[in-house]
Amino acid sequence: MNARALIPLLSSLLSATGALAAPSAPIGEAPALIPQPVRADIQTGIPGFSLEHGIKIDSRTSRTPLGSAAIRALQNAGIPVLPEENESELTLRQARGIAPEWYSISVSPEGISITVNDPRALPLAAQTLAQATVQAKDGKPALPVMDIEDQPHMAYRGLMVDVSRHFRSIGEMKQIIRLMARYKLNHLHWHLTDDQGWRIEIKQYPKLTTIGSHRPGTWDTITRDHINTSKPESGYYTQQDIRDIVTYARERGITIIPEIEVPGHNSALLAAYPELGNSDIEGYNPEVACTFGVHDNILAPKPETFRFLSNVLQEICALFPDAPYIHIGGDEVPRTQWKKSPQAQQFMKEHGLATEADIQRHFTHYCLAELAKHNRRIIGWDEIQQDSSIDPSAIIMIWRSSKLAAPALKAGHQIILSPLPHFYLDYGQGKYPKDPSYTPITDHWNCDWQFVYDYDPNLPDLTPEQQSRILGIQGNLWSEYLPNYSKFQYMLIPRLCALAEVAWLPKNQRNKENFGKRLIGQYNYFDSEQLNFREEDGTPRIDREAMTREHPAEP
Ligand code: TNX
Repeated sequence: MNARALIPLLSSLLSATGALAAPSAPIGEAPALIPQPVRADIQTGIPGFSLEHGIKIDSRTSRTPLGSAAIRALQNAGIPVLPEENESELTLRQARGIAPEWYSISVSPEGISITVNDPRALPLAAQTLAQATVQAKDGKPALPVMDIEDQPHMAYRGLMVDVSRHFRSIGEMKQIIRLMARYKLNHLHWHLTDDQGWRIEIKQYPKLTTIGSHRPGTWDTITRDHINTSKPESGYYTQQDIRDIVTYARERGITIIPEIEVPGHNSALLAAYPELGNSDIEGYNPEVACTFGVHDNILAPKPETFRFLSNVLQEICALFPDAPYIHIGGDEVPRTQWKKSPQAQQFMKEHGLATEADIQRHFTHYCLAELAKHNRRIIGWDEIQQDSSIDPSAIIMIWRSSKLAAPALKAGHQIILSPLPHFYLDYGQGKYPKDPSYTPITDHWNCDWQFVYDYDPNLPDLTPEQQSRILGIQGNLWSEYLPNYSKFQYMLIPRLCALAEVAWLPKNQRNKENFGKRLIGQYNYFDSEQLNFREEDGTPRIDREAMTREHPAEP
C-alpha cells in the first residue's frame, strides 16, 4: 500500500495541526520497535516532538468518534493527552479503501498525524507511538521525527492462556493483555475449562464453580511423581470479572476467544454434574483432576448434556459479545468411556453412527449449530477434523503438527497455526542451567525465541486461495508446570515478542539478528512492568527461585 497514493482519497480532515508546539531536544538513538513496521523512516540527531506535556488535543477533534477513540488508544498505551480549547498537536485522517489494521504515522517537531481507515487501527498506531517514545538528549520524553506506514501480514495474531491448570488473577490477566497489546497481538484465546478446573461462572450451573473450580492438590510440578495436597488450586472469574476483562481487552484492540472444552478434558465439569457424563459405566466417579495428561472423563451424548451445552454457550455468547468465534476444544478425546457405555452405544445405533469418532462429530456439529444461532462460528483443535469431515465453516486450530494444515485447507477450512513445538510456549528454552525452569515435559527442550522466530507460516505447495485461508498464528501457554506467575512470565517473555513479529511480517522481511538487538531495547519496558522475563543468557530477570518454587499453599 502506497501512502502517497492515498492522500487524494482522504475523506475527512478532522483538525489542523497547531504550530505552537515546542520541539524536543535532539534525539540520540532510534527507538527499538517490535514488531518492525513495514516501512519506517526515523530521524535521529535532530529535535523531535516533545512529549514532556503530553499531546494537546482540541475539543473539536476530541468530540468526533475517531478523535475520542484515538484519545482512549493513546491513553491506554500510556501516552498522556491534554484537552485544549483551540490548539491541537494531533491530526487524524480517515482514508477509505485500505485494510482495517493499516495505519500511518507522521511525526514532526510540531505535531503528530495519524491516518487510519478503521478505528481498529488506532490501538496499533498508539502502541507504535508508545514504543517510539525515547529520551531526548535532555532526558525528557520525545518522539523522533518519523514517517511510518504499517499493516500486519496476518489477521489473527493470538496467544492462548491456560487458566485451568493454574489460575491467573484478574490483575495478571490485565497485565498479559497490556503485553499483548504492546506487541500488537489481537486475539487472546482463553482456555477456561479443563480436567483440573472450571474457571468461569455460569449462572444456570452454579456447581461448575462451587465444585469444579477447586482441586484438593496438584501433581508435584517438579518431580511429577506424587500429588501434593499442600497445593490445592482454586479460582474462577465471576461474570462481572469476565465483563471487566473483556472490556479491558477490547479497549486495547484485543478480542477474547473463550474456550469451553467439548467433549473431552471434562473431569472438572463432570465432578460438578456427574449425570452429564457416562454414568452407566462401572466405577464411574469423576473428580476434579490433580494430575495432568489425558483423562478418560468425557461428556455423554444424552439430551440433558446437549441442553447443558446449549445453555452454557448461550451465557458464553452473552459474556463475549464481540467474539466472532467460540472455541469448543475437541482435543485428546479418549473414546474408552463411549465404548463401554450402553447409553453411548445406543446413541450410535439410533443416529446411525458407525464409530465412536462420529459421536465427537455429532458434538462438534451440535455446538456449531447452536453457536450459529448466536451468529458465531466455532474454532476447534485439529482433532475435530481429522477422523471425520466437518462443516467447512469450522475453523481448525492446528496444534499437533504443521503437516495437518494442508489437509484442513484442502477440506475447505480456515485455519490458525499453533503447531508444536514452535508455538508451544510451555516447552523448555534450553537445558538446565541455560533454562533454570527446565522440566523434561517433552523432547523439545530448545524452543527459545530464536526457534519461534524461524517459523514460516507460509507453507509450501498451497494455492494462493488455500494460503488465504490461513488466518494467522498463535502461541499456546499451557500451564501444567507453571505453578506461579513469575515462571509464567519467564516462559512468555520474550517468546511473545518473537511470535508477534512472525505474525506481523512475512519471513523474507524478518531479520533475526536485528530483532535480537531490538529485543534488548524492550528491557526497560519489561522492567517498568516488573516482569520476570528471560534474559539473553537464560537468566530470569527478577526471580530465579520461582523456577523451582511451587505454588503457594492456600492460607
Ligand atoms: C496437549 S495442545 C494439550 C494440552 C496440554 C499440552 C501440553 C492441546 C490441544 N492439548 O491439554 O496442556 O499438550 O503441552
